[in-house]
Amino acid sequence: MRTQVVIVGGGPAGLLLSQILHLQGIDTVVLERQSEEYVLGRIRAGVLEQGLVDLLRAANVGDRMDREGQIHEGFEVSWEGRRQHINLAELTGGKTVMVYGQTEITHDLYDARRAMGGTVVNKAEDVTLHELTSHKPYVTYRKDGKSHRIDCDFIAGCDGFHGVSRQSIPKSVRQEYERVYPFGWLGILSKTSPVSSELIYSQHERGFALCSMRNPKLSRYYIQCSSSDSPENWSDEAFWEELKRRIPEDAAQKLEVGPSIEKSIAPLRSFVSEPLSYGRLFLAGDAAHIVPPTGAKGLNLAASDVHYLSTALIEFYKNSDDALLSAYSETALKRIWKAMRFSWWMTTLLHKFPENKGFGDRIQQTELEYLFSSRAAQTALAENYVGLPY
Ligand code: RFL
Ligand code: PHB
Repeated sequence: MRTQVVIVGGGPAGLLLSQILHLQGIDTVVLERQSEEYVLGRIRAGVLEQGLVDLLRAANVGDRMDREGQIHEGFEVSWEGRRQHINLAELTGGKTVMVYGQTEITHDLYDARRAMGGTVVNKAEDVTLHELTSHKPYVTYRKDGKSHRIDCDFIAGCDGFHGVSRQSIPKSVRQEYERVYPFGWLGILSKTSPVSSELIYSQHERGFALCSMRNPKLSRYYIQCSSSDSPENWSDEAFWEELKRRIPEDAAQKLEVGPSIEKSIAPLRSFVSEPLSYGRLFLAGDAAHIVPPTGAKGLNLAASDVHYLSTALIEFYKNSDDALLSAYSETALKRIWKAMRFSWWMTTLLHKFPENKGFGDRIQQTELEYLFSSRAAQTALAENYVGLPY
């Protein structure tokens, strides 16, 4: 079998890339290790920057998002009983974010790929990349006990942090940068009304907490927990009690509680692997980088990578020009590092660091004091939160 671009990984990055390329007449095959049900069962990001919203609309997958997603013009930061509203729209000249779940985006993308007759191979096992530095790379995989080979021009590695693509770049070529944080996020999804119409990020002596949502009847809450904790250690009651302790008092009083329909722990890390390209392989999304979720940047960064990569591939096929492909890694990394910095900063600002006794605590309090009192500091937060330009 032959195609123009093999896309490894059918998460949001891989599916969106496939959809954009298909609309430009470029043939792709998506190879996904898991079943569609499994991919659609994952609960992840919820806050979309304007860049991703525009990309989804341009890829003809924005209709349901525009009907069901909620535009948010601001959010709140809470600290020591004080609350600071960050008015995104006012501070950024009218920019906003959209609250719409990654699960729903992936759903819409699967539907769109099916409607256009795109090829998505689920349950593709042992995906292996070959001849990456030649002009004739190919990919092999197994499905239902049979071996398959796909010849192609390019391979897009969109297979997340644990995927095979990044590992296919020789170690001697890769430079990895990593920071692992000494805590995780315990998150729950519950069929309850969100406690507030906007997100609340809360810094508290007992640890960080976040009140988020998916829609008016579905809430998403997180609390900082120990890296070694496990969801089984937390009954729903214990979660709600701990959340109430960490969020503003009036929010705690009106918090609607109910059974969780999902409960999981995500570790927090910052990670970048450079470069993003090796011969005919191009990495995009979590395959190349991970941010802690505090700044809500993971999915949005995957989207900007897809924007740069799709533009470069379209330029190659339409005008036989590979300049954008050659520049892809450098171009994408510039934006990636800005989101890395912002996610690290917001994580450092809002979490309780076990090692932060004394000096570290005082600096954190002073940073919050500054944020609460300076419009310039709020503007910097708002500008990064809505997303830096592509
Ligand atoms: P994904 O979504 O991980 O998709 C990669 C896909 O590749 C498949 N795969 C393979 N396929 C074939 N062969 C292989 N060898 C393969 N290995 C893996 C996987 O099954 C999967 O379907 O990466 P992508 O597309 O780059 O999208 C990135 C986003 O998913 C990610 O940045 C965000 O979800 C990060 N993230 C969050 N971001 C936020 O902005 N806000 C959040 O609240 C938030 N919560 C999260 C998260 C990531 C999590 N992970 C990765 C554990 C919560 C969790 C639990
Ligand atoms: C979410 O709703 O899952 C969410 C929102 C904002 C974040 C992280 C996660 O910063």
